[in-house]
Amino acid sequence: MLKLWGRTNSTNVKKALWCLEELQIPYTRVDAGGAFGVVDETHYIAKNPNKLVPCLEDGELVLWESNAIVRYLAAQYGQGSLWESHPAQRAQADKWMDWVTATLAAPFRPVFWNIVRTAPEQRDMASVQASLDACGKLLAIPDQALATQPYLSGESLGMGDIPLGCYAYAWFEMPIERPDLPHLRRWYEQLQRRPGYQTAVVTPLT
Ligand SMILES: N[C@@H](CCC(=O)N[C@@H](CS)C(=O)NCC(=O)O)C(=O)O
Repeated sequence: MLKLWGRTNSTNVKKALWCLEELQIPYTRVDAGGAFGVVDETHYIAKNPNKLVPCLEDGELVLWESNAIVRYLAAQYGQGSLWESHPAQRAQADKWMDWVTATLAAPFRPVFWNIVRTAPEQRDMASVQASLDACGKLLAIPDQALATQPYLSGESLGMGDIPLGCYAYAWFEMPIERPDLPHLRRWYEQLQRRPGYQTAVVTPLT
């Protein structure tokens, strides 16, 4: 059976978990990272020398990097659903996956860490405001894309929706001021109606 290493409150772990739930693949999950430790243990470092989560095991395959895990699960188990076989269409999904990691993740981090993981009196609110402004401008890009198509991956949910879907939960549920992004919100509300999203992503922000 597939084994996923990683704590459920990690956005990167949520990506893999949501795929597993969406594809209804039997799996076991082992708490690792953060307060659970494990990532510093020799056996784990042998699997993932970055000492980070998530890490997936599927038979002989040991795989780290959350987007690579999403792509693998979609290709191996999600043909006709999360995986798009047409290269041009799949490239659109790839684009959003890479955009989240390369562009959105860095400005998103100070917001999340200050608002969710830092006591109110210790928060760097100047950094939060600057990051919120940056994130608002960036999220206008998928908002615009979602004005003309139901999902980032196209006509139906695909792997391209997975990373931003995990960030969207924190974005819409943190007690922050958000710019009005109606298409992004409509998409987020659609994700909320998916049982797999509820199980894997809609968990307490900690
Ligand atoms: N690029 C990596 C980043 C992985 C990462 O930064 N994971 C964080 C959790 S989101 C982590 O393992 N932090 C240390 C820990 O939890 O102990 C990926 O996408 O998988």
